Amino acid sequence: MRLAEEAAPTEMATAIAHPNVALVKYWGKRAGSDNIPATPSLSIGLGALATRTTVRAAPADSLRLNGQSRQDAKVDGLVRNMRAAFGLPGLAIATANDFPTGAGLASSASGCAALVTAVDAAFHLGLDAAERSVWARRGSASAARSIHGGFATLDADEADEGGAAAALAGAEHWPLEVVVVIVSNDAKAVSSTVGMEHTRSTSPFYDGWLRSTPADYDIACRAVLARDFATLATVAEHSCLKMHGLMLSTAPPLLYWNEATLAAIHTVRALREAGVPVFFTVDAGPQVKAVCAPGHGAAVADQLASVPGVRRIVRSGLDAGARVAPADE
Ligand code: 2P0
Repeated sequence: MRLAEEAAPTEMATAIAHPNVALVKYWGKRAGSDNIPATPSLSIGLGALATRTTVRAAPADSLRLNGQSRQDAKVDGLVRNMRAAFGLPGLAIATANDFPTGAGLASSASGCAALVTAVDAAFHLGLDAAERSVWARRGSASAARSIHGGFATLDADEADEGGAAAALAGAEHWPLEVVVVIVSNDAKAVSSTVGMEHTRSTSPFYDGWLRSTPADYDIACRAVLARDFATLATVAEHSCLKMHGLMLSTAPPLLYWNEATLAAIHTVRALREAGVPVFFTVDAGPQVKAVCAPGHGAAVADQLASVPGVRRIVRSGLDAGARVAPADE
């Protein structure tokens, strides 16, 4: 009897996923859609930052984040929808981020990608990467991209095929280095979901954003495939500053930067002027990510470490996508 109990399959799994940083940004959802972005986006995954999530069958749902009990609307919604589709039991979810949560480092992307990957493995759902990407997108649109490693795209025009992200190229295609410049550990005051809705409903520039982003996306995808750093740098900084311009034009305005954000941006611009292949990008938070051509991460990190207000520097390569991990990894 005891032996039989020990041999019973355990409905439990652990998965790891990484946050991603968009080089062509997503900001705004398609009206009335199932969390499908209004514009296409392109991202790289950050291998040095990780979310690790363990899921097990339990009498009731519970969520622990970094050891603390927690409520999270995105997780609740994702669990509710997956339960309706797959008849899941109660879920005990334990998740941990090795980087600040909710502070513009895409913790919702890595979190939803890890959760879907762990649920798939724990309950033997047999989902392929595209199906996991669709489920992750329903939790948080940027999470669709964190299913894939390296360079990932989420193209709104392909939503009719289910709205999954796609792998544009693996990390080995072009091993860019990223210097993550952490200038605040605070959670942001306005979530991306709320900020996007304010932007759509109040910014006079929103139509221009919708009209102009597909061209940025096409240029950036071609630049990645051709490993054309200069073109990628130009279009990625343009997409980033255009998104922040859009945020500034929203009522009330969304201003995610602090003084150190701006100082780090100026440092990156000065480095590129001096011939260093590096460009900056900033998401819905104050942190700056400096994207470097292979071999240039160390020098760029050295320069950025001395910028006033910088709290921590993390160097990263590109990631390997969301995956199941041994429980003790
Ligand atoms: C991106 N961001 O493309 C953009 C750039 C932030 C700035 O996707 O409402 O957490 O869950 O779909 O995915 C952040 O938004 O928002 C984001 P929801 P999400 O990475």
